[in-house]
Amino acid sequence: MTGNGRTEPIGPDGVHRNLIGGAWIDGVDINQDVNPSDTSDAVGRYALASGEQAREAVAAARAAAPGWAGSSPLLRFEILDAAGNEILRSKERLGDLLAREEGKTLAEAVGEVVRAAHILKFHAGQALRPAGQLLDSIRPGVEVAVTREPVGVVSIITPWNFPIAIPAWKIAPALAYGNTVVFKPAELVPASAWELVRILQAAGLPDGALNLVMGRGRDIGDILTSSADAVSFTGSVQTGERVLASAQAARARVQLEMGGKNPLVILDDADLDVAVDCALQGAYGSTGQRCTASSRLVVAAGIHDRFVEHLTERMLALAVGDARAAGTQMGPVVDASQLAQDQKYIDLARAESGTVLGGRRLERDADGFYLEPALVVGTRPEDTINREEVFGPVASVVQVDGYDEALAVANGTEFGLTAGIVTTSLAAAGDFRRRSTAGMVMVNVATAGVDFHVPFGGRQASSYGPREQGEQAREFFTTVKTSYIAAGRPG
Ligand code: TXE
Repeated sequence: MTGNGRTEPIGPDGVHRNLIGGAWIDGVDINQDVNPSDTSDAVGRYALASGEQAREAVAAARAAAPGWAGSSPLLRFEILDAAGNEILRSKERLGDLLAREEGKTLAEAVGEVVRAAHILKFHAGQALRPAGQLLDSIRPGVEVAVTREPVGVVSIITPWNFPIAIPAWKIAPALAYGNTVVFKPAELVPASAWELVRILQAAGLPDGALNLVMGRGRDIGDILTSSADAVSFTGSVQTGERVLASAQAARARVQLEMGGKNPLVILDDADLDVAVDCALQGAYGSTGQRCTASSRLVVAAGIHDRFVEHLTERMLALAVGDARAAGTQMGPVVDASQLAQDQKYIDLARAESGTVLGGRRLERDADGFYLEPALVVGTRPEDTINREEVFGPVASVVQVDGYDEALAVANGTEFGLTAGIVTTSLAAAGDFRRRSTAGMVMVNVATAGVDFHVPFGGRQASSYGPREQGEQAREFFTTVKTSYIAAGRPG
C-alpha cells in the first residue's frame, strides 16, 4: 500500500482513521472511546485495524526506512520541533481530550500534554547532536570510526495510563535517530494517540515514516512484535513477557517497561509534612494509575501513627470527581475492569490482614468509575497487597523498626522501578541510594513524577532492555557500526 496523502484523517462517518503509508485508512471495526467520568459521554469513534492492515503498516514502514534513515538530521529536528510547538499551542484542547478519555484531572492531563511536547523538542535536539567517535587504530595509518545507525522498523506498543507522554517518549527518539515506526496505542485511549500522530504527520513526516494502527492487542500485537527490527513496549508484566518471547523469536531488540510495587520509606527523622506530601502525591496522583506509584509505604515505628493519621486525613479530604470539573483532585478509575481489579485487592487486603481506610465505591452525578482513595494499614510484607501491583488509588503501610528493616522491606520485591526515602539523615539517604535495588531512587520527593531529559527505567521484573528517555534512549534506537579506514597508497 502506498500513501497518496489525499485521504482525510476523519472519515465522513466521523470515524478517526489509521495512518498507513501516509494514507488515512478505515479499519475493519470501530472502537468507541468512552469517558470514565461519565460513561454516557462518547469521546469519539476510532477505526480498529485488522491483522492484514498491521502487516501493511509494517511493510509501509519498511519501504520508508531507507529514505528516512538517510534524511537530514535538520529535517528530523524541524519536524519534531514543529510538532512539539503545535502540541504546546493546543495544550488546553489536548489536555481536555486526555482528561476526558483517561480520567486524570485536567491539571494532570495538561501537564502530561506539555511534557509530551517537551519530549518531542528534546529529541528534536538529539537528532542534531553528534553521537560518533573517530579515533586512531592500534595499527599505523588506520583510523577507526564508530558511528550509529538507525535500527530499522520499530513497533511501539503503549498502555492507557499516559495516553500521550508514553507514545511521545518512544516515537520521538525512534524518529529522531532515523527509524520508521508502527505505533499501536492502547484500546482505551485512542484519541490522544491519534492527535499525536496527526500532528506529527502534519509537521511534514514523509509517507510511511510513522504508521498508526489502532487495534486490539490480541488481534494485531503478535504481528507487530514478530515483524519489526525493534519493539518498545509499556504495559503489564503478563503482556510484556509475551511481547518479549515473540520479538526475541524474530531476533528483534526489545525494550519493556512493566509493573512496579514501589516502596516509599519514611524514617523517624523525616519531616512529617514532606513525608505526607510525598505519599499523597505518589500514591494517589493520576488516581494511582502509574507504574511509579508509591504503593508500599514503609514507615518507621516512631513516626508511624502520626504519619498514618495525617495521611489519612489528607487522603480522605481529596475531592474525587469528574476529571474535568474545577476542584477535582482525583479523577475516576479508567474503566470497569480496572475498578473491579482495585476493589478485588481492597477486599483481599481487608481479608488478609489490614485495616482499610477509605476505598469505598463513590456515586457522583454522572455514571463513572469513582473510587475513594484507600490506605491499608497494619499489613505484612508478604501480604498480597504488598506483592502485586494494584494500579489504582490504593497504598499499604508496613511498619518497621528502623532503617535496616526498612531497606530490607523496600528491596523485598520482584519489581524494581522506583524507590523513595523521606529522611533528614544524609547518611541514610546516601546508603539507600547505593543499596536500593530499584532503577530510580527518590530522596524527599515522590516516587512518581520524573524528568524527560534523564534515563527512565527499572530493574528485575519492572523493566527489560536499555533505558528509555534522555540521551540514554540512543542506546535502544540506534545500532553501532565500527569502520576501519586506511588512506591507501598515495598517488
Ligand atoms: O495492559 P496490557 P492493560 C497493568 C495494570 C493493569 C493491567 C492491564 O495492572 O490493570 O496491566 O492493563 C497491548 N501483543 N498495567 O490491559 O494488556 C495492549 O493493546 C502485543 C501496568 O492495558 O499489558 C496495549 O496497547 N501487544 C502498566 C498494551 O499492550 C499487546 C501500564 C498494554 O496492555 C498484546 C499498563 C499482545 N499479545 C497496565 N496484548 C504500568 N505499570 O505502567 C495486549 N497488547
